[in-house]
Amino acid sequence: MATGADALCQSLEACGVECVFGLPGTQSVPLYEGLRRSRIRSVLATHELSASFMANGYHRASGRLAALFTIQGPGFTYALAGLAEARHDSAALVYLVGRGDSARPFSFQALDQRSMAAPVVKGILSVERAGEIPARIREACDLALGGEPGPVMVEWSAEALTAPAPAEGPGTPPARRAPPPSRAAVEAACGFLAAARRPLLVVGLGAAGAARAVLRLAEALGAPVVTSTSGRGVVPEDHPLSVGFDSARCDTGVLNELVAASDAVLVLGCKLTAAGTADFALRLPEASLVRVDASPEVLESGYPARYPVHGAVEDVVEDLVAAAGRRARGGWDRAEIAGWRRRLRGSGPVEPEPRLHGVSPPSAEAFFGALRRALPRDGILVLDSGLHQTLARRHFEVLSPRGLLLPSDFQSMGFALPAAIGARLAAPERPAVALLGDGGLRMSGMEILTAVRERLALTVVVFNDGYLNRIRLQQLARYGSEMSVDIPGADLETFAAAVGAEYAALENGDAAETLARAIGSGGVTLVEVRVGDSPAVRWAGAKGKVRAAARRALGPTALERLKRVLRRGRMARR
Ligand SMILES: Cc1ncc(C[n+]2csc(CCOP(=O)(O)OP(=O)(O)O)c2C)c(N)n1
Repeated sequence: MATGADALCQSLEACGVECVFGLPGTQSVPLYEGLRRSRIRSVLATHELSASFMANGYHRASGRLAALFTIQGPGFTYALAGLAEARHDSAALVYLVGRGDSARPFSFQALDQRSMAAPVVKGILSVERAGEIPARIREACDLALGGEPGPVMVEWSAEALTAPAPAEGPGTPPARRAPPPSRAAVEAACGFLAAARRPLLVVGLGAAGAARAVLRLAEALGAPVVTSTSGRGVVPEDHPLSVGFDSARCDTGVLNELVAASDAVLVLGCKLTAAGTADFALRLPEASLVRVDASPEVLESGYPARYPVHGAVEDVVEDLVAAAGRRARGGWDRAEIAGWRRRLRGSGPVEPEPRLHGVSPPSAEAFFGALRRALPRDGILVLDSGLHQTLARRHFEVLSPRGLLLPSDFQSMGFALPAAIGARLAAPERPAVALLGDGGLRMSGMEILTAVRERLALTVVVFNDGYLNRIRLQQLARYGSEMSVDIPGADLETFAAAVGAEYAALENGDAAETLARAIGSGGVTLVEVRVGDSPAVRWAGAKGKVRAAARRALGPTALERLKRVLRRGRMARR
């Protein structure tokens, strides 16, 4: 006789879930028995935070839904930060967790999980009886994928899992991301676009499912394309219409000039978060703004549009292409767009970059050029939080949709490696590279064991600098000295051997060749890149010391006033 646990797994299957990430526990023994009897692949993670990052990477690499299974109490609290990351990154996942008895004082592993999870999930459902399971799971999956994707929690009771349950009928495809858009709203947006002479496209991850059509739209409009960080690659960055904006490498002031030179700005599937708008420094005038988004909350937040269209980009884009075809000729010419691209690229923050060994010249630019040559166009680069992320966003060209995954709006360290495992499982045809610092490796490095056990082809590049370097450079720039950022002494070759991975060092020889060998090896390879201080980093530290001494001598307010005067002088000269 089928049990509630069987029904739960069948319901997940019916909703298209092929992969569950998590860890079992006493309470979930029946659930894992249901999982064993299903067709779903169960990936055992080292801990629940990693499991949640795996589900995140799985969704963002494919747009498909993964499930996360943990026990109540400690499994839940371990997963919590990953749920917050998924919420900020708009990663759909359905989270199945046991329910403790929190009403009774001193109950085992009991917490008010609903109150704790409420701020970081899209919705919370509960399953009390086996008969409710198919409807609740369907509801959870539709909610996770609909509108702005995100995590949805389902608390199950132990009784619901062990009770007899009817078998689930055949699956139905997941619900649409959004209802069909209003024709009047689409026609108004199209009319405005058809009359525009110099339209600009701003593209987010919400447009990834319609990437080819978005590219046709850009070409039909002859319009420059800007992306959010997670939308990078929706239009390949080597395409002449891509101006390749990322706040890590371009000045938002220059982007605002490009916006001011446009007479229509079309924002497709883009939340316009702090991370994508350089902390909301991006200015998008309402009068010339068209927004298409599957989420009404996104349309109402932050940047109001004169022409809002509530709908999935894939349901609207063909109408926009047709409207682009009705436009009179004129507008941007390619040389002008190339000029904007050059200007934007040259406008980035002048921050000191470290020295990278094993590439010639020993620079981040040379390293990411080599990585680009080694990784096929559709390869996926998954980043952690840290200096390596900034360097990658500055120097790596993204050539395919979902080609760059990072913990964009929550910035959890420890993300890259498990998220890359999720990405590999979701998109096995696309090679993947996880790039992390030695600090990030300390947080989630044991997941290499998971990648090896699951027989994944995965390249793990570690920037080994002996520091929490991003924070150290901030300390040096401000105070000229460091505190609690020193993490020396990891022998990565020995570590790789201990966890069953191949090892390669980027020392001498052709860096692109070493990286390509690792990427093509079919197994897990840890590639060590030694990172040291460049003269620019040392100079920044020396300036920081002077700044700290001046602050001590003059007091912080006098120094701030002086900085303001200098900044005003610089602006006046521009
Ligand atoms: C969970 C978490 N803790 C702390 C931070 C703050 N933080 C951001 S970057 C960073 C340093 C990362 O060091 P490492 O992984 O070695 O990368 P690197 O900066 O050296 O490239 C820290 C501590 C964070 N983002 N996430």
